[in-house]
Amino acid sequence: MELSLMMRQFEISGRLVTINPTGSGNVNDTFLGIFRNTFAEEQVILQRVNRKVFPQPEVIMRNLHRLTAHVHAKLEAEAEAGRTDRVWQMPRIVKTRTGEDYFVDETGDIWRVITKIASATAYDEAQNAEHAAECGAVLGHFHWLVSDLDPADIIDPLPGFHITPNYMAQYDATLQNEPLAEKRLNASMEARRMAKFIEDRRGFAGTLQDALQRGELSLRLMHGDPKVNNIMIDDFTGKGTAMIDLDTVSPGLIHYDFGDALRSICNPAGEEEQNLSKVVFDLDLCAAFCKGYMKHARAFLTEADRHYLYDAIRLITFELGLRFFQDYLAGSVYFKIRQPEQNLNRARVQFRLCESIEARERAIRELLAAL
Ligand code: GN1
Ligand code: MG
Repeated sequence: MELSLMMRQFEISGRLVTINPTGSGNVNDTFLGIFRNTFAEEQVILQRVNRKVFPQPEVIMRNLHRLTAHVHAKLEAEAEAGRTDRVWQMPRIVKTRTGEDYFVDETGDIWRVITKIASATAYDEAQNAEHAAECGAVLGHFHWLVSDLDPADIIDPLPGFHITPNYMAQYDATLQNEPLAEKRLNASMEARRMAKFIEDRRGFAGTLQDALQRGELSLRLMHGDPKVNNIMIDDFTGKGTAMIDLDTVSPGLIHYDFGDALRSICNPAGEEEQNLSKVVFDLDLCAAFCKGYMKHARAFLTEADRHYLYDAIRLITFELGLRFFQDYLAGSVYFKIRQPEQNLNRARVQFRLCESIEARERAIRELLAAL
């Protein structure tokens, strides 16, 4: 179905002016639609949900419903009480003309529309220390906003999504069962080196899950994907204004969020860099992010939580590299690609970043201890 026709399935007033691809997501297809009437303009986000990744779209839409209702109410109370120094935004689901949260097209694909966050930008790389600090404040505030939403109200959309040992098992299975995986692995020195990199960290992969099992850490609601371009910055004030891409919100360890935000913010080269010498973990950006995060997180982080913050940064970076590498070996069936070697290069970048984190372990631990 044509995109403009698809837009017409949703309850939006005005005339469609344009519709164009937007964002740089690796999973869903995202478009920005602009509607106008005589006096006003409305901008909305249309998305085709990736059915391979999210086989139960009704689950993510029900979660989104509960989450946005909870957060909208809390934000309004916060604004009324004058307890906030910024205007926070949270997308709203736009219903179909028949009152549903999403539309199923003739091929069975799922489409949904949400409101666009006004006058704000999601950058693919950290711009400077102020930007990093705002990202920290947004994630901390987000964790606070969802801290009193009952985790049982949210159904895990992707069970095991951030359980690193599961990805190790998936990697092993790919090597064993996918006939071309071995060939892809042996096609280059680079890929073989990456396999060795993974082997050397096999024992480390269970660090956070083991701590959870021992009762040192506990499950809370996490965002699941708080990378730099899922945090929106107000174009006028420069302050963080929203957390987007809410499909992976689920009960989990907030450590994965903390680590994921840092691995993306502290690597100003971004996830697609070809020149590995540019990929480094920037300590100044790390310090700035942590300061912003702690403004909110000081209230809910326990001693044990703090103990695992360094491991979280290292682990999530390793995990994402492993996921990209496993997908490359499997024939790039999960992450969208524009070139055949793209997932291999994405893995190289994350592994290089992981090495950079390991090389700075002492400095990072000192920085975290001083918070
Ligand atoms: C995917 O679709 P996108 O770009 O928001 C992935 C995340 C990764 C990220 C890396 C559901 O997110 O886990 O960290 O790519 N999301 C899913 O860029 O797998
Ligand atoms: Mg995402």
